[in-house]
Amino acid sequence: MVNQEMSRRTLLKGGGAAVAGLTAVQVAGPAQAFPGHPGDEVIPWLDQPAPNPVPQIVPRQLVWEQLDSWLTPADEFFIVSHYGTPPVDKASHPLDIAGLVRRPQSLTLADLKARPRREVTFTLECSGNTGLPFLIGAVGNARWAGTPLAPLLERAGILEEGIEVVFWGADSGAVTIRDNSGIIAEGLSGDGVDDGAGALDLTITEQFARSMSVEDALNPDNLLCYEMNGAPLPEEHGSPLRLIAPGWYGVANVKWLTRIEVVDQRYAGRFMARDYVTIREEMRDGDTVWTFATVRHDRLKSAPAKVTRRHGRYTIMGAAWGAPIAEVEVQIDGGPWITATLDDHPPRKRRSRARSEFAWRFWTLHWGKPAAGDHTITSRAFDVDGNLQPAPDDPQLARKVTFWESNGQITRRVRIPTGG
Ligand SMILES: Nc1nc2c(c(=O)[nH]1)N[C@H]1C(S)=C(S)[C@@H](COP(=O)(O)O)O[C@H]1N2
Ligand SMILES: [Mo]
Repeated sequence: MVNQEMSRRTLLKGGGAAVAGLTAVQVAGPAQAFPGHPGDEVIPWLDQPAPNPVPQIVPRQLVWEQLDSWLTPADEFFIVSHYGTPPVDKASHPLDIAGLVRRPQSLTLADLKARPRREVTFTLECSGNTGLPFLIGAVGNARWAGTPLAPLLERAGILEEGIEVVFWGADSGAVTIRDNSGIIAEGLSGDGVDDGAGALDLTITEQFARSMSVEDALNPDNLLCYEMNGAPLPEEHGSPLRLIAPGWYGVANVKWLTRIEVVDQRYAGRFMARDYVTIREEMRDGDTVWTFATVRHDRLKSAPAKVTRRHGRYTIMGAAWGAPIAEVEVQIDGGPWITATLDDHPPRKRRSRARSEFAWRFWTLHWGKPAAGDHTITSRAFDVDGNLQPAPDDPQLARKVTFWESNGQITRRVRIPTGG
């Protein structure tokens, strides 16, 4: 089986366009190889995530070994809520569109539901996923429904001076802006400042908010979303209203959305300018400089999901997302890269390209009868433009000191028992 897969790989060699063209051949492979058959036995990974130190912020994650559905059920979908779930009066919760607009708007949920409805299947991933030892399941795929944002911004009329659109959530929490104890110890008080350290500290109650450029906010893909997988948006996922920005990392998809405000300067709140900022050490003319970049668009990624056994034969299954996927390869025990079969979920006849562009692709590799003992399994994805998911020692990843945007290739370990 492996040899067959490898010759297919050899056929696929020859540039991004050829690779993209041949994906159709690949999906014609074994039908329904993933999510698997009843009676498949899952072999748990040897490497398991570290204990979760922040269960209040991340109360739920995807358990890879349990992945059995292309659409993630809402009650299995990971949750990241930095300030917990706020109390929101669902019935009368209005959305304001304010700031530098000609005609400020105030819309109820009923107003929004009366407007044109659109759906998008979008794989949402927290940009911290796989960057922290406890966070390996902060990704899920759902069918989100709502009304497009752009026509409402156009109706409000963004003024010439408006450069950014800020999306405010109803949740808030205490944020320490400045903790001067270190600075005082280093002698700031000797520079003529004689207040105590406490007088220089600053803690505020900050609302969750994220911003986008006016151009990004007007992207026709953005939805004011009130439904998840055909049911009203659950409370923990932002009910009654959240922003769904397909193609953007989780943090941009503001939950419990109450206010959209057009402003005339860069918004530099916690989740734009302190947290969710990727910091890299770069070289400029022989000098070291630090670069700071706010987390924005998804990055190409894949992960082995689970190893299953059926009648003594083993199968490796996984997912790939972050960009339109052309191909996934798997490496076992550091050996050659083998092309996996991309699964066809949902079946092609029910799928338009627009609906699947932002959704993950499942993949399968038949492993046959591996030797008993420990094995490593690594996956890597190629997108339709020929980009490759980076290796963990890729310079872009190696120079990064923050855990956001960790899209390097993932290796899992599994133990095959003696006697199959
Ligand atoms: N208002 C608000 N929106 C938010 C957050 C939050 O804490 N408050 N967390 C963000 C982050 S960091 C992520 S990864 C996603 C997670 O969405 P989910 O909990 O529905 O999976 O929501 C984003 N939207
Ligand atoms: Mo996140």
